[in-house]
Amino acid sequence: MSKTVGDFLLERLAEWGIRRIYGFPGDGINGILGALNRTGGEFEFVQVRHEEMAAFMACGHAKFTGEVGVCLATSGPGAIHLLNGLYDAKLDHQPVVAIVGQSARTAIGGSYQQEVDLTTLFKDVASEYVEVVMSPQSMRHVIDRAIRIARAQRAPTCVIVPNDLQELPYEKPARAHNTIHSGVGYAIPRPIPDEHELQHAADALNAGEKVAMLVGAGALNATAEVLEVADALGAGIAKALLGKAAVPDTLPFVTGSIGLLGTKPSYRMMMECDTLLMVGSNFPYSEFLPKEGQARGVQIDIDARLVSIRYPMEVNLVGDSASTLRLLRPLLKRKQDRGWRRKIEKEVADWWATLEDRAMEDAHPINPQRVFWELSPRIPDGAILTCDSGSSANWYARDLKIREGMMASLSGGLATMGPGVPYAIAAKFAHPNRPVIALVGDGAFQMNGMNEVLTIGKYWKRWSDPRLVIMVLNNRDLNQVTWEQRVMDGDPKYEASQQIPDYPYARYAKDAGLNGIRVDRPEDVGPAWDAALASDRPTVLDIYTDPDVPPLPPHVTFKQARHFAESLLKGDPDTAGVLRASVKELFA
Ligand SMILES: Cc1ncc(C[n+]2csc(CCOP(=O)(O)OP(=O)(O)O)c2C)c(N)n1
Ligand SMILES: [Mg+2]
Repeated sequence: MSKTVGDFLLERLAEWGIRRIYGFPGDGINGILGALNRTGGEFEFVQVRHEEMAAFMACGHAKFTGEVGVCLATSGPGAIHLLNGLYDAKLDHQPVVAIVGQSARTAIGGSYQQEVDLTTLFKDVASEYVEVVMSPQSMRHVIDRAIRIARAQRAPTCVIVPNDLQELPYEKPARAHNTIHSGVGYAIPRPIPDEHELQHAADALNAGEKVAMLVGAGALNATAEVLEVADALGAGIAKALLGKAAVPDTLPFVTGSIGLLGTKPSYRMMMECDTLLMVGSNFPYSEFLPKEGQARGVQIDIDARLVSIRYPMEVNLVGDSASTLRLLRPLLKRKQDRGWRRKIEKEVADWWATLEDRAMEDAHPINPQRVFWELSPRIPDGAILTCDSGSSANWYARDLKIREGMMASLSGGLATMGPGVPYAIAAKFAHPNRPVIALVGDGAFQMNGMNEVLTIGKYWKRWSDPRLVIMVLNNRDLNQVTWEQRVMDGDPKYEASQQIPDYPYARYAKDAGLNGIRVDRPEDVGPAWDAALASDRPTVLDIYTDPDVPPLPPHVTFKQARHFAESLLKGDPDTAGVLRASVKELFA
């Protein structure tokens, strides 16, 4: 049999170094699946339970490897299911290539079954590149461009392959007019700003007496450089959510997370600093940054579109974080007065003590903060952590102490529910020798995580280290939003939208052939983590927590406090528990 377009597509993916494809079948891609079957094990096809999960896994793969993640779905419904996961990649700037089927070219335009205008559907999410492959000769450049643009723009791209085309004999582009002759390969550029701008930045930073740093995902590969610059400047370092693993929480001048899920020392540092150095972050909430005019601002970002949009910066350095910081360092004078740094360190130490007190407060039955607090010292070296959107993101951001050599991520920009478990699966496939821990809410777990537990059941024996722990924060509530209703809107909890079914997740895991541990007493939390992290197979850790413990922002505004009080006065169904837990939290 001659080489088909499907065979060639895979050959080309392999040339680009791609070895794993997350996907789900359908007759719109049978020509590609048939070709995959013929490759004889060169590719690992990971079969998910829902195409959105394939897109999340491709995004997780990109986040945890720095390489392109690939997902594959059939035409019509399969393609539509990918969308949310692709938006997650778009908003977190990850290179993902979606390959989708389409009706046969002979049927397109005929309101055929499963025919959807996929170019229009993907036009926004894959705005950097979405193309239909029109002929065997154009397969080569469309896939080459989709991969190269995904990498270059750090964005999802989409290749639409009509199903009849997949089975046709492959043809090289002819040496003729109107043909495209593309090649394989991409090296990540490391741009640096010009000297004049670097000196301008150094002058501003040298003049400052109270320098605050904020680092994000763009600093994940610049840990050493960030720490050297922070040392010279006597600065504290706050972290945006996606930058959680950029610097370890074990350092005394790292103030931790910022924003609604942030810490008090980060808040105070931003309110009091006279100079702000932001590295690789698009942190959105300006009210947690200095007031306009309060601080001189210097920003480093790889993307010129994203500088000076959260705070009016004096100097915008467009460049690679590590390379730029390396050039900046020799221009900085080491601050002799370390008073500002000492003050930050004192506040950080006090804050950790506060967090411990808050975590160890009694609750009914288990304080969710304790779940995260007890995990910190137990996180194995080199672990990869994932988290979902929900109240767990608060405790992940504030309470978890990440150390050097770990990785951690969640859906930052889109803040979608659902990626916790699929990210963890992608982490296991990419790094089968590293322990992985997913921290997810019961709502997110019911939304899709439970289904992907079946995927874990199917594949876990391939992983050299079988440890994958999914901690389900079982609060029978869509708790983050319940608290938003109270604190942001002054409304009582709306039970009809907020309460979710109580379900025995540990039993479910056991039925799926995995380990399941149910915890409903505070003193069992630590030992349960130990057992899960020593298990010979993946574990679902179902922890029965108290929904009344408030995920309080680091700084409660008068308006928020008034809303909260109003929500209770309006007859919140959980008033008694909420009052008890809030008073403890506020005074802890
Ligand atoms: C796909 C999606 N739907 C809805 C939301 C809004 N939302 C954010 S957090 C949350 C609650 C999550 O509940 P759960 O997973 O149980 O976590 P909890 O907050 O209870 O810990 C909701 C509904 C979202 N971010 N994403
Ligand atoms: Mg919940």
